[in-house]
Amino acid sequence: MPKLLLTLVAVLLFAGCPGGEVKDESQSGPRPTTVTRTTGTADAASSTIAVDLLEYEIRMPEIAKAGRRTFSIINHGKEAHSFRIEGNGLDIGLTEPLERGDTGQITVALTAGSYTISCPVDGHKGKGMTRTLRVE
Ligand SMILES: [Cu+2]
Repeated sequence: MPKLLLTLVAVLLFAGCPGGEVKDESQSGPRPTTVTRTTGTADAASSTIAVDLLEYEIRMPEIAKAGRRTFSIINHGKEAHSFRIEGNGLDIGLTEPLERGDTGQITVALTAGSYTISCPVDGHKGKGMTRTLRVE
């Protein structure tokens, strides 16, 4: 699992990197190179979604914009909690639960639609640690 996650992050980072792809994009159209760079930077600036885990609740926005997004996850609870996102062909989570006070990050490419967020620690989903994220 860690290897899969790292590979996914690496692919996404490469895809979102404005440095290496600039020449190819400028050859496909008349747009100046500077326009391409500006677009990439603006996208990266709004890419983080904050997630708070506690007993037994997941606090985060209900709606997110499509694109490459990093979930920045904090365990504000007393027990160990984790994070999983499923939907639109995506199914990925933290490789290990977060202990109290720990933080974790997952970077994914979100497309428009509905995703289910949950805590995969035993029994927590049934106690309320599940919710829907709408991506538009
Ligand atoms: Cu939990």
